[in-house]
Amino acid sequence: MALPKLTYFDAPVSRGEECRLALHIAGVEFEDVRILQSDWSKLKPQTPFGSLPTFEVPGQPLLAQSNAILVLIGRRHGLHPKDDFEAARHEAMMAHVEDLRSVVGPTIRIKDEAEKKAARDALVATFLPTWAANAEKHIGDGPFFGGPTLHVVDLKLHMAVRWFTGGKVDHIPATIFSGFPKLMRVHDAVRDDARVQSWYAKR
Ligand SMILES: N[C@@H](CCC(=O)N[C@@H](CS)C(=O)NCC(=O)O)C(=O)O
Repeated sequence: MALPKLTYFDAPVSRGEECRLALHIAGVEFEDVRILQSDWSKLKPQTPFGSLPTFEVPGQPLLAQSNAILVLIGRRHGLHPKDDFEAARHEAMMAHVEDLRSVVGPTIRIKDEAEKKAARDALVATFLPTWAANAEKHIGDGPFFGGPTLHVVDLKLHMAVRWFTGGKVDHIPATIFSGFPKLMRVHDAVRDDARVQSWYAKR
């Protein structure tokens, strides 16, 4: 029988990795398709919105948009709240992560190093702390966003924080979010989850 297929770039990062983690935690066997940058221009027009990740469920049209993919997986496998208002609260935080990516992401494409530094210095001064303070306001007693149980929103928050804690984003300190204990606690709780660790043990 055909397996569901998750397609993303060949890197353990961002929108693709959070969907892979969700599928792994859900116990879904899936085809983990990793494409090379050099093959992307050929594939791009065949995707619903010209972007990755995409998720293909046998018998259904190709799905895109990381939040839609995560919510689908979450709803089907107990990783998204059943209560509709709590679900909407989780989806609002997932949109907040997409807002972060849509602001920081374009700085990756700045070629001029001085211009890139200026853009990122500005993010460090204002946007990133404001983003984190707004996220922090909506996180409860933890360890996860909605309490004691991991949901897809936690994977998304984890990937967003992990982007910076590795210290590999030039001009943005790895400690950028360390003054936000609730956000860091979500990051750490996902990192330490046995199912997440088992995903990385295979790699
Ligand atoms: N809102 C979309 C954004 C998708 C997106 O921009 N994906 C990036 C990779 S993380 C991409 O496909 N970049 C290549 C391109 O836009 O050509 C989502 O959440 O899936």
